[in-house]
Amino acid sequence: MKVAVTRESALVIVDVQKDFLPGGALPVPEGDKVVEPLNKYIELFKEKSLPIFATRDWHPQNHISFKEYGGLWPPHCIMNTEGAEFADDLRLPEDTVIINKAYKVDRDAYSGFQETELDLELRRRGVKRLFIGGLATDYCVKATVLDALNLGYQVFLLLDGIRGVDVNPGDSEEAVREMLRNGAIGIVYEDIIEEI
Ligand code: VGL
Ligand code: ZN
Repeated sequence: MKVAVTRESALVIVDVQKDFLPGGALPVPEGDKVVEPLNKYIELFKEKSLPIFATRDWHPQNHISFKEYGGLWPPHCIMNTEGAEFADDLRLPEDTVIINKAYKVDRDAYSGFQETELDLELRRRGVKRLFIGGLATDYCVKATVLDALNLGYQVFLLLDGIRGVDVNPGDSEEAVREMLRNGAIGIVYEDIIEEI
C-alpha cells in the first residue's frame, strides 16, 4: 500500500496522554510504543506545513465515565491535571490544534468529533484526507475513525501508531477490522510516498 500525503491532508493524534501510558491511571498496554512512530508522522506533517490535530480526553473530576459515578473506568484524564497532559516525549509543534473532548460531567465521548469543533476546524482548512493514530484502538481511535468516515473524510489508519486497551482479548484486532471494513485504509510509515 503506497499513499501520498497531499495538500489536503491532516494528522489527527488521538489521546496520547499520560494517564493512558504504562503507570498512568488507565494504562493502555504498550501505550508508550505509539510515541516514536507518531513523532515520525508529526515530523513529516510539520515539514510539509500540514495541520496537526491532537485530541485529548478532558474530564471533570466527577465525570460520568468514572466507576464512582456509574461508568466503566477508573478516574483518568481529569482536566488540568498531570494525567491529562500529552506524553512528555510526543513532539507536538506549537501550532498543534488541540481538541478537548468529554469535558461535560454527564456526557462521555469517545470520538474526537463528538461535541467538538474538530470537523469545523478540518473543513476550514480544506482537509479531505486524515491520518489517524493514537490511543486507544478499541475506544477513542475507533470512534474517531468511524465518525471521520461517516463525515466523508478519506481515512488512513496508522497501524504502527495505535494500541488498544483490550478489556476483552481481541478487542483491538476486531476494532481494526471494523475500521477497515468501513473504509479506513491501514498504513505504516514506510507506505508514505512523496506528495504528488
Ligand atoms: C478512552 C477509555 C476511556 C480512549 C477514553 O481515549 O480511548 N478510553 N476514555
Ligand atoms: Zn475517558
